[in-house]
Amino acid sequence: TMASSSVPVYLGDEILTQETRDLLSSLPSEKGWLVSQMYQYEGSWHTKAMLQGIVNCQKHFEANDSDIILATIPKSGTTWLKALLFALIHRNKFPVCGNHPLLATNPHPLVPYLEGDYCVSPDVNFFKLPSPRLMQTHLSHHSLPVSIKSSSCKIVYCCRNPKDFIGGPFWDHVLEYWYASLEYPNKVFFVTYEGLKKHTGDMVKRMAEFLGCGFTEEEEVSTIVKLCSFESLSKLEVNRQGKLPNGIETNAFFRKGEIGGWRDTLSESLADVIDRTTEEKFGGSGLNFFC
Ligand code: PAP
Repeated sequence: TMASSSVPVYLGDEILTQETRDLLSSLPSEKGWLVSQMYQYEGSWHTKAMLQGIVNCQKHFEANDSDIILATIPKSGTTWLKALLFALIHRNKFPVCGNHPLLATNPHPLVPYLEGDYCVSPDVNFFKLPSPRLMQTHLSHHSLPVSIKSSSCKIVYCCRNPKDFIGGPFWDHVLEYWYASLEYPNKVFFVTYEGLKKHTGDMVKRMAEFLGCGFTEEEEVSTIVKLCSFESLSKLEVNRQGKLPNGIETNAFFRKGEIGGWRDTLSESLADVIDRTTEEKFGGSGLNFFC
């Protein structure tokens, strides 16, 4: 089980089905840095175990119309959005002033990682989740399970200036969700880490409206914003010590939580290359707020 392994399951070499082994042998592959080999599937690079998870998820996940799917690229605001969305959609069940689950649990176990959970078994069920179900994915829009696209479930997508996380494939991941949000504004809500940082309250209100649980005149958004802020969450015991069931230390999700942290790690010239590529890739898309 996940609980007994010391490495996250998606980095391990778990039991793969014959079908996945056959698929793996047909895919482009390169030496990896976290694991020995990475495989390119539907345009993105994955470990073997994650590929098994993705295939299981694509085959078996059945979205409900009331589901909410958080889609992100790793390191671009997943933990924060998990906290905000969980607090937002369950605010009647779990009043922010009360003994809130986020005070005792890291945001990750509260919002299951679809293809991550499917690495462990094809028979995952999310029945235990409070309704509406909130789940997270890193999949590209074109790789989402069919039922996510064909049902009326909602997608919240968050991305971040690539200089502040650097992973890939960035531009295509962002653009696909961006265009989906333009084409289907009731289906896909697009937000950036930077926008969320600058206008947290307004963004949370807009997300609530998008999700059909808008705030009333009297209701305060600031309590949710405060509960889910970097300052609050990163100070909690549960996020300073200990590990998730998959072996990742909970404090790994809380580093600085600021815009522009890349200045400490990227050279000017590399930052320029990334900016130019971003301008080139996003040119004409209407998405130009990173540079
Ligand atoms: P993951 O893909 O491993 O889940 P993810 O949560 O997407 O990571 O991104 C981590 C970033 O979000 C970190 O940014 P930094 O490296 O620039 O510091 C982390 O600090 C930041 N982060 C985590 N929680 C919050 C929060 N509540 N508010 C703002 N930023 C946050």
